[in-house]
Amino acid sequence: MALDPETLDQLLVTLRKFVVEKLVPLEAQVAEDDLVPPAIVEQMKELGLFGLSIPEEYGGLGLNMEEESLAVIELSRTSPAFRSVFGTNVGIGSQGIVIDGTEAQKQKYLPRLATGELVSSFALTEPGAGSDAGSLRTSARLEGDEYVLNGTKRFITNAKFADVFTVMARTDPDTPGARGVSSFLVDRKTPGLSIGKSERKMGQQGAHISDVIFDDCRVPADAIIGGAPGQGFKTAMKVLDKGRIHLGAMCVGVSERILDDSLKYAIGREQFGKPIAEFELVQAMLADSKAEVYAARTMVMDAARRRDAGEDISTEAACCKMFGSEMAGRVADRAVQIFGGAGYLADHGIERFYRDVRVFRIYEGTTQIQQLVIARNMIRQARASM
Ligand code: COS
Repeated sequence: MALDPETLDQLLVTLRKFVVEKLVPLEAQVAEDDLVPPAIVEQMKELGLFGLSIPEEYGGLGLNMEEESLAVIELSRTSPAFRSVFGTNVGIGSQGIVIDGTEAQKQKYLPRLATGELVSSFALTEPGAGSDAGSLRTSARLEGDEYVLNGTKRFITNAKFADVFTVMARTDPDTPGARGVSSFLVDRKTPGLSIGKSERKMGQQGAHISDVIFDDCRVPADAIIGGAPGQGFKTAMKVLDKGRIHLGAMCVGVSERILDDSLKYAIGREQFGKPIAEFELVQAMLADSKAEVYAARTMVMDAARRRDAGEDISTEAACCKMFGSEMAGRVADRAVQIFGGAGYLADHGIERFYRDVRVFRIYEGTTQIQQLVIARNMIRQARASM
């Protein structure tokens, strides 16, 4: 449901204030400690951040995609590790239930995901299946009225904190591709489920990824999202379509922040007797970043509005993820150049952002997967109209 303009403005102002006053001052500490302080997580819960995209009837704020994108842009004007705390509840962790879940599944999980009482996580990737998501090997064998899960999931964001996992597993061993896959809701405490160590990463300290291991992990048959087996790959694709707009918005927010910092630095830093902002070669970098951030923001808002209008946005969402993440990489790279030596110093904000944004081009579908999705959709549509 769309908020009235005044309420939306108030929400965005509140979020910006929270980011500027509470999160930005903690960026270095979070990177150093590899942890978002629990007191901040509590404040995020109070602000309703875990339930941004969960419908109001289940206790969330019920933002539509346009509103969610605007909120995510605000919340991303700081270290991406902060967004990661609630990002899986807002995005890929909860949306399988929202989009395809049964009423009983919605009632069971959504209210507690909305408050942040439960953290959710999305477990699709495996050691042998990432881009080729349909080739996953985690198995779910039906035994009586239970499924027995076996396999390993890899690079799973928030697994360390998660209470419930959306797990894609193969229920039909005789159907090798996407059609043999089902999505399950698996509670963390289920015997046979264990979490690997937190991986050391290039950036985004404070956000955590780990393996999730299933060893004869038994779940009731009604843990399948939507109730019917064989639909899990499609659920995952629908979740990722929405997630790609969300990530596009995140790329816009963090890039706007990096560009703001670059501009302030260029105005304050003097060389040859004047601010470096007055040199045209520096201006070119600022202007290129400005135009690209603007293009990404416009693209995200357009895709979000189209989704809200009920259009199929698979192509547009992939464009948002591809262009936004590549754009963020270029903006961060120019920022290091504008900051010069200071930009290269370890633990300096700009150097950290440069490392943080690198994964945007990889997770939730690499740039190359987005290219593939876009081109395949183009060809399919063209053929259909021939
Ligand atoms: N929405 C709904 N259904 C979709 C869909 C979408 N966006 N995309 C595909 N499907 C459906 C197809 O219509 C097809 O259905 P039918 O079997 O009824 O025809 C089914 O899903 C299989 O689709 P497809 O044949 O296109 O699957 P592929 O195995 O060729 O895989 C890609 C397609 C590569 C696009 C997919 O595997 C993918 O997106 N991979 C990247 C996954 C990813 O982002 N991984 C990162 C980690 S997860 S955080």
